[in-house]
Amino acid sequence: MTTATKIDNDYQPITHTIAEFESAAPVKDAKVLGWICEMADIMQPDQIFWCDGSTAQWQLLTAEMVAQGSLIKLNPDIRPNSFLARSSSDDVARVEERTFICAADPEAVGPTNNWRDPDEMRQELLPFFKGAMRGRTMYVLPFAMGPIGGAITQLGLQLTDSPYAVLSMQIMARVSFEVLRHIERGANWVRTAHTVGAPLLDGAADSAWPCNSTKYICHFPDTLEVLSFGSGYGGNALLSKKCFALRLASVMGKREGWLAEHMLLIKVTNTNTGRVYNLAAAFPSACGKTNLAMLTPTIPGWKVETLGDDIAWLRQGADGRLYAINPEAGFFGVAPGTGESTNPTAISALWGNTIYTNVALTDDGDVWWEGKTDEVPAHLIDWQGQDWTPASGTPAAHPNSRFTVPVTQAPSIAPEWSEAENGVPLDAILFGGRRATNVPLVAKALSWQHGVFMGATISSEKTAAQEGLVGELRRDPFAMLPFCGYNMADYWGHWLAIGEKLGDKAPAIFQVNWFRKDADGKFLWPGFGENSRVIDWILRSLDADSESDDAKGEELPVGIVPASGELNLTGIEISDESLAELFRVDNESWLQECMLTEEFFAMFGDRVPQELRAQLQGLRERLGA
Ligand code: OXD
Ligand code: MN
Repeated sequence: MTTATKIDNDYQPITHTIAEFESAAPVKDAKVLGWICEMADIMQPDQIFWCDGSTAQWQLLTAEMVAQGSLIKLNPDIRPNSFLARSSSDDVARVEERTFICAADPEAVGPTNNWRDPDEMRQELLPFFKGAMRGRTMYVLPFAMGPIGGAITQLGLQLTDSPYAVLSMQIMARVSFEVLRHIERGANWVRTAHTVGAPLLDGAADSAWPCNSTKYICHFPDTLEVLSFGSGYGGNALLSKKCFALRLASVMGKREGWLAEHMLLIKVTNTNTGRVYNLAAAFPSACGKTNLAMLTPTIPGWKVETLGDDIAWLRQGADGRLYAINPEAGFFGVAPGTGESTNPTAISALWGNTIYTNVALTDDGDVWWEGKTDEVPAHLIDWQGQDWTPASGTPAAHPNSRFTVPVTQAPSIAPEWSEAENGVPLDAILFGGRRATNVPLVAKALSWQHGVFMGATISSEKTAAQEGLVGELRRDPFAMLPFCGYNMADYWGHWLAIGEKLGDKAPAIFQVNWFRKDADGKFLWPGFGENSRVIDWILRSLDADSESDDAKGEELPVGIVPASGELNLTGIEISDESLAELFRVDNESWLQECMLTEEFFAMFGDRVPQELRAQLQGLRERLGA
């Protein structure tokens, strides 16, 4: 999408009815035509609209939605070409309990997913999809995940009756008719179909946010299809993201020897030597991924550029190293907590061309959310359209309110995001959780296998009330718990197999934890920009392996941590006690943790790779068991 503001009055989108389909559709591929025809026959839209990803199409749809009352145009002097959408209050997040993996073999889907038989699910869905688009337009979006033509890139089509989803997808993915040309030449593609499940019967007036109280987010890995019903929100409706780029792509990666990961991607340059490093990092949702993706270092010597904030696809390149792309084209970021002081880069990315969802509206036609500025406005319209003042006692923006913005607007975006069409070679992979106890600020894995063990055991304490209790952990292996489209234990096996193929070309693996607390419940580490100190040690420790022995480490039972004096702490106040606590490994609580890991592994029975059991045993032995 470009930022032109002139309306192209001559723009004529390709639209037609099902009857005109054969002659009017701008694609010749029989499978594409057959699938769209079949879906249109079921859902019965009034017309079909082909999305070319153009600025003119953006202008047409935003104008229509503003006129219809489903988008609010923000003050163009403050936030040009930007819009606010307010969802229905029962459609505000991904619905994990209504997310299904529909594959023939339940064992292959595993205990962390909702399994359904694919044929039975299709039967169950049919009455919902029948006539679901009556009175509406069916939009057809051809899109690419990654630079078109790149070695790691994949193609897809989304059908949807939500113009909000169309606009969001136009930001989040590379929507273009060029995709159709590649499909015509034989490229594989993924079928995704979405309906809000709210047919407009007999000319009934539309609501601002149509949706259905019944929701289904169904994945069919055997046929590479997604069918989504009833929700207009985020990952439920923008099917390129979690549905395709993680759940289906993880299965595709298993079959084809690559990895689809819930990881941010950054390029870090040593400004003294010019040496470039690329890092991927997995964190559970709401652990500050966007902040790390847009890190502003507080120590000299490093420049951090953004490649991605949520998803990375990893594949071995011709030189044997592991290459990564961010398959997306936009950020779908959580607004609350994104602030001028905490993430100035994100704030400047949001200057315009942005869709906001469920944030608050200011009196001068701008947006606001908790944490955006230190000063709280005296009056707002909250995310539900109600008057709001600081005395209201409710959040002005929904906690899961979002901004949708092109990645190219981040001042920190690295040119490799689009120019490295086959990806960037990875130097290190980070796994992080949110742990008040036990897990050190940073620890380097002793081997690839140990790193996979670290990834497999990522966890967070459940709630503040339970913090400090080792017993209350929410496991989120590889931060993929809601996103791995197949048996999690097989997924660990796949990671081990990839490591074997990479051999000594494999990136190093680290565990990080910004969230450790002292006995009074206060964070021990300042976080945010200061995390650059951890990145600094990580990268210097990579060089220590080869050229110099610059960043020394000390081996603890749980991994290699910075040796005394090796973590750059110049310019921050951190007491010796806090520092010691940040890296303290208490053998007793770690042995307890090993017990919990064993219980967790038991969930997967004998599908757990032997190597991971060996890693658990090795850890116990190092802890002196
Ligand atoms: C997200 C998530 O929305 O991880 O990115 O939940
Ligand atoms: Mn995510």
